[in-house]
Amino acid sequence: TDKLKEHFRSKIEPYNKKVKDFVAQYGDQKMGEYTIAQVYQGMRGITGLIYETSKLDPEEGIRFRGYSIPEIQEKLPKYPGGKQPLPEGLFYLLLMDELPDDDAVRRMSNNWVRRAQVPPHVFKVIDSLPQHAHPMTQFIAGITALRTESEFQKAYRQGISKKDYWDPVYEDAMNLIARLPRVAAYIYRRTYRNGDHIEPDPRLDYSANFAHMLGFDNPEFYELMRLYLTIHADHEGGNVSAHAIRLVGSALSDPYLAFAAGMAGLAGPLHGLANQEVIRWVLDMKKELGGGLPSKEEIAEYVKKTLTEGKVVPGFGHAVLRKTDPRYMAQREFALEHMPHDPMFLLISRIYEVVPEILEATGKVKNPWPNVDAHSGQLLMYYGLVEYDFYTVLFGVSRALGTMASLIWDRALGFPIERPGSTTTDILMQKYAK
Ligand code: NMX
Ligand code: MLT
Repeated sequence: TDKLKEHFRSKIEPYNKKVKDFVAQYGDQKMGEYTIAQVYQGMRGITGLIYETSKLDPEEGIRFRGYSIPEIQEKLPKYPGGKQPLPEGLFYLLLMDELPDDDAVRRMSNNWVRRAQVPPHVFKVIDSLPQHAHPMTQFIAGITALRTESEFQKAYRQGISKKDYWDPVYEDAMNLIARLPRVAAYIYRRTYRNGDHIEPDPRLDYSANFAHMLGFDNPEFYELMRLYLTIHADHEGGNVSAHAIRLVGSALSDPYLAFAAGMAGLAGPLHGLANQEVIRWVLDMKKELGGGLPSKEEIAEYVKKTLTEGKVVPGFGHAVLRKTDPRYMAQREFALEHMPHDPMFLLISRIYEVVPEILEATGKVKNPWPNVDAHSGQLLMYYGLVEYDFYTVLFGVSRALGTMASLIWDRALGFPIERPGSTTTDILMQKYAK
């Protein structure tokens, strides 16, 4: 038996009761009002979702089940001798709403190892794409191909009762999380290492095994991967990837389809693809300025040129955050500890000193501070993972942890199909522009 699943099962009934009682008693309370402008502005600031695993505060940043990034770095179990939290522990926290001990984390690690086998046809589907296909194209194709293994799809055909949906969704979510690193590493090795693939090592933890399959067996890189996979995991429910996964999952499309939809969103340059765009932009800047560490004035010039050309400065700004992203700070601290003199780190730090003031001066950018993507590429480049088109795949593997924990809860709580209303400008004008 899956002890983790039994533990999760024990949480469902009390939580359902809590939600039902709350809605019965307070369901008619107003949560707020919204304006016509907000509807035109991507529903910014309208709270329209229940998403239990994490909550984003504009000033403080993300809290995973109430814990901030520094708190989870302190409280989650670590690899012996390591300093960074193990993402297995973060997933346990998100799913169970309780901090795991070392034993629980080991159980999660072993559970995923048992589920990690990727069927050969998935590799064939990936191999059928041209080698130059963007890694996110390959990733989405691979995830969709994995869907042949869906327990939910099978159970639905066999007529499963609504109240049991969560069970095969749990199976699919756990299998998907367990298999993603192999799929991602396969894409990396086929695209950038002549298809010289590396077998998984089941003795390693989730992050170290992923790093190993990518071909990076440096204990410091293992630690980076533990940090990376933990901090990218979840960012409340309204970001494009999490929201797409929730939305598609609400039609009872299985977790593979829902996750593939989310990854299609993550592949957009305003969302997860920004991590590759940052490095591309920085390398272009270096090329244009003739190598070496550009001065603050040179950087400022380059930033202004980017804006004049009608482009965004990648890695800066956020739809919700109004301060420097604590995920940026966690990565900066990692760099300060492990590579304070790395030229690329010095450049990223200098960009951080220059950009906010310029964005602020535009008078329209609501958050001039850096987000998670402004830093992640530098750390990867330092250890030799320089193929930046691959970076969003790493983000995607991590994002499975939060969104799959959340999707299991969606079905455990019996959430309905998501279907907000829409209207037209003419209808609004008839009503308001009298
Ligand atoms: N560079 C240039 N212009 C910007 C930037 C930026 N970094 N951020 C916002 N703006 C502009 C924005 O394009 C908009 O212009 P306009 O009125 O001409 O359409 C104006 O400032 C107001 O936008 P905001 O309300 O500040 O931002 P919004 O909530 O619409 O968008 C982002 C948020 C994150 C999409 C936006 O800040 C951006 O495009 N940043 C660069 C891309 C990026 O780093 N994305 C990664 C986000 C994190 N992630 O991993 O998903
Ligand atoms: C995320 O991690 O999803 C990004 O910061 C984007 C967001 O929260 O909107």
